[in-house]
Amino acid sequence: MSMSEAAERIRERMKSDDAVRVSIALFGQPGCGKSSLINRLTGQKLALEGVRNDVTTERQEFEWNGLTLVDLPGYDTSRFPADAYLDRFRVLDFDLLLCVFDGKFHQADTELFHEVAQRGKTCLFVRNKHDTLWQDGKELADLEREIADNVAEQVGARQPVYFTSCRLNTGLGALEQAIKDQLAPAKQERWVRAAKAYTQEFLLEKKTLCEQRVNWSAVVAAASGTVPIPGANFAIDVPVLVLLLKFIRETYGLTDKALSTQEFAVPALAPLVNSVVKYASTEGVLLLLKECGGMVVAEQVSKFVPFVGTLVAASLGFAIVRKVGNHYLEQCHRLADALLHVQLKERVAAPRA
Ligand SMILES: Nc1nc2c(ncn2[C@@H]2O[C@H](COP(=O)(O)OP(=O)(O)OP(=O)(O)O)[C@@H](O)[C@H]2O)c(=O)[nH]1
Ligand SMILES: [Mg+2]
Repeated sequence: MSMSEAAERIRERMKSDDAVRVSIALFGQPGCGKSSLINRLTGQKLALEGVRNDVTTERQEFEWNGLTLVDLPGYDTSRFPADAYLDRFRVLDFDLLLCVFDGKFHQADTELFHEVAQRGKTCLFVRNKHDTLWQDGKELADLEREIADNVAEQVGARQPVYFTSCRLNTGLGALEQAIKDQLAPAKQERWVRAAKAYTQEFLLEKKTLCEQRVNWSAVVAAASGTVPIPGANFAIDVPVLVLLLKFIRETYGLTDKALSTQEFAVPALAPLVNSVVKYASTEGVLLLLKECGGMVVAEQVSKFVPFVGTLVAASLGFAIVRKVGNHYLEQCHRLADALLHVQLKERVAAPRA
């Protein structure tokens, strides 16, 4: 297979991966924390938290990185007969449903669960506001068991219950893993790209995806080089590189909007935030190419001395794009990892409500 054939195949593969979508609907009683969960699971400020949703008859849809999260209006048989509700909100089209509750498990939620379960849809139970779970004289584990027993009794079968706190960011790692496990293999990758990592393992899954993308992009950028590299007699496809850095940045959720939030306003993170932002533009990519390029040319040229022509040029282009991509990936990974550490420390220090 020639270099350009390989590049074409890779291009097609990247296009089909990028076209994969995941859709998840959250339903539950007003105020149980659906909007907060949407924001926590994506790490983006998409939904308004704490704002009473007066439009209880419409669904609210949020998009992030190929993921659609939908806040469904409360199910209520007096307003919507089951079939009408399922049709109107296209409930069966979602990849997954999350039944969110805080206080008591609601009868209407049970009914909706039965409706969707009968039609073969998976629904995960999320007991949010775990930080408020307290009863004099009872252990936390007893309270959790009582809740799980209550869910089992109402829905007629034992179901895993995920306990989360959007205030303390607890339980979110287990929930995001459970969501991933429920998705079809082709969709899992999209979920790993879009969800915010709450564990080291999840962060490493992101890294693996990015490393694969770096290698693929290196082949494509080197095979279709259009921008000459100063001081070297070959060219690379800079827009491919710009897209690669965007892919890495978004996979780690490091958008401008996210970086401007309070959670990144920690002095120790500032240098990493700066380099993630600095290299993200086309000018930044060219700067990075300059910084990494010379190094790679020096490292690689001796290896290719016996060869001449396009193969040398493509190999050098490949090596440079890999170097640039991996360098940027390292910066993003370190920043996300440092943030995770800060948040874990805060969680340990936070008092329970
Ligand atoms: N203590 C605590 N409060 C939470 C938690 N999650 C959400 N809240 C608070 O609960 C309130 C309601 O949260 P939302 O995320 O707006 O709830 P919602 O389900 O989207 O509400 P509606 O849109 O009205 O249906 C807000 O004041 C949140 O800050 C949590 O885990 N613990
Ligand atoms: Mg809401």
